[in-house]
Amino acid sequence: MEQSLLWVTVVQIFLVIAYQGIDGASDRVESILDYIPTEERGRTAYHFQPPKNWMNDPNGPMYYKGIYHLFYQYNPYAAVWGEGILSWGHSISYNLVDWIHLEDALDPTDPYDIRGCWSGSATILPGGDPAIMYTGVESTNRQVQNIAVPKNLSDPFLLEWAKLDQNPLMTPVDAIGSEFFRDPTTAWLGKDKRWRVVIGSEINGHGTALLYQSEDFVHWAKSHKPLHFSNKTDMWECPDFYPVSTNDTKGIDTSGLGRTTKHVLKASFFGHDHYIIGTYDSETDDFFPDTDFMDSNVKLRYDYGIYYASKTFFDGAKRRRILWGWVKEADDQSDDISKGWSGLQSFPRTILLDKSGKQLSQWPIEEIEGLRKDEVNLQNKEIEGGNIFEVTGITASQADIEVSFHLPNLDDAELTHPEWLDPQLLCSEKNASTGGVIGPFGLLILASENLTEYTAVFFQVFKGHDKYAVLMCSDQSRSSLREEVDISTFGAFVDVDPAEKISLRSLIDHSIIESFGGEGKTCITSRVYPTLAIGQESHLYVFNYGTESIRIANLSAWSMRRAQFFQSSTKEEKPKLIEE
Ligand code: DQQ
Repeated sequence: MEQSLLWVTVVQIFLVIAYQGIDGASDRVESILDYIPTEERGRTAYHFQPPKNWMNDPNGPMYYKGIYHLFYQYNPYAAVWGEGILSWGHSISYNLVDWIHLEDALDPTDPYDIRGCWSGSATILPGGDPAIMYTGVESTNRQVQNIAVPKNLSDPFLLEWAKLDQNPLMTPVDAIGSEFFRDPTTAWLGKDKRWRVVIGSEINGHGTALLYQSEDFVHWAKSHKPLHFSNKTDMWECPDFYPVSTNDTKGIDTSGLGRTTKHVLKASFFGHDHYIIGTYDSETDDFFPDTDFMDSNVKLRYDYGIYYASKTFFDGAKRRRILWGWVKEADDQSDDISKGWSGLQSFPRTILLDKSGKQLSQWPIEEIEGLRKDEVNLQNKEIEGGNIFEVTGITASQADIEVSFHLPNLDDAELTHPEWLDPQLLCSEKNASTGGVIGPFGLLILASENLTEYTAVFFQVFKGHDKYAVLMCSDQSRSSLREEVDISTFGAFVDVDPAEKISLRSLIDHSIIESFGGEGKTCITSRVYPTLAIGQESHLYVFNYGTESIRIANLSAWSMRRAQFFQSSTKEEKPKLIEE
């Protein structure tokens, strides 16, 4: 199909979807565009993924003229990261659930990005025009920062992007290593009308958030001091810096300041997305964390499972801040090559400062509820120690479940030990099959009928000096009969009072389980590859392997519809740009 005709078709389809709803549109488009199959083993039904090939970090999410845009690190040629000569994949949506995959927005075509268009962010400039700032990798592997802008601002799909003639706009200077200078944040505007942006770096082995300033968004100067650094971490990848409200459940624009805001600094290091909360002085550009990275027993992370290189954006339409994160595969690279794809994005989550002010809380965006069907409910059900029961009436391999537990007999909880500092280790030792007193209790997910395979997401409660400790675990040790998959156990403490209810929500989608403990205070995402517990053969159970009874206060579960994904690209036909 000729390119222009193809885009006319995409535009028509998108308008039909936007104005008539997906159900009305789907019949009409299937004959024109390839419907992307979701039946392949492990392929998900409502998590974002491109039709094929490798995807890693989410890039430049934004809302523009009524449409959500998601860009992502993408290898158009293979299901592996390879040498990192990546493009920016590009998809659009009007509801953050159903997506149209477009042509890549950026390809590695210029000297300043010839070895890869790496991660970056979008900024909406005054007047509403978007700009992308991204890292380019030069032929020498030096990392530099570049800007691209839409070729046609009246096109809400932002199909084509033009790289600025002035690129590269920032190059590594002073003590910055040429391979430690990447991943610009969304920029924010100070009261002095100067733009600020943070770049991830490592200086003398210390993770650093370099600060740059600009009056015109094109000419950038490095500030004399970084926004923040830590001598307890290595390189900071994909930093994020944004305000959160201390007294409101709305999100705040990245340039938003005020007395009722705190700031969050997120950095990706040691394989995880860590964050700290603090106060930002916009006049001096000082950031004062309440507790610094790695400084307390509670090392705050967005997610204690598989989750990396995340990015937030402010959704002006619904005044909320939304978080996307890359959830990589836990299988072998050879499996990815044979299945032809690798990598998911987490389901988008709203992110807020928790009422305690000490941590964030996350929750799947409300649009997910449009996918729910076959609702199952139950209340006030006791589960005696050593028992399990099945949640029936839903498609257990493609589901959303919310359950809250009441623990009537806390007095006999096991005592905590001072050396129990590492919750992940504790979860491995006290796993789902090791009985306790108050727990383990929770869900057996993607379970085969005879429980040969299952993933256990559960809590255990212990008694400390002055308060209880609630441990949340995701145990993958029995998740698959396949041998070559990573079955590490994940765990974290949840800052809730078990004398009140303890809640758990899990989004289940074939090979991903995203779990939210304590109403989103602690999140754990896992990737699992069941061989028996697939499709209709998959089951969902509630279990209690502690000796004390527990009570389900409330349980609601739903089957989930598939999200709609449409493909309009000619990616396969694109010539390879660099010979490997
Ligand atoms: N992924 C990108 C980099 C970033 C890393 C390259 C984090 O820009 O630092 O694909 O996963």
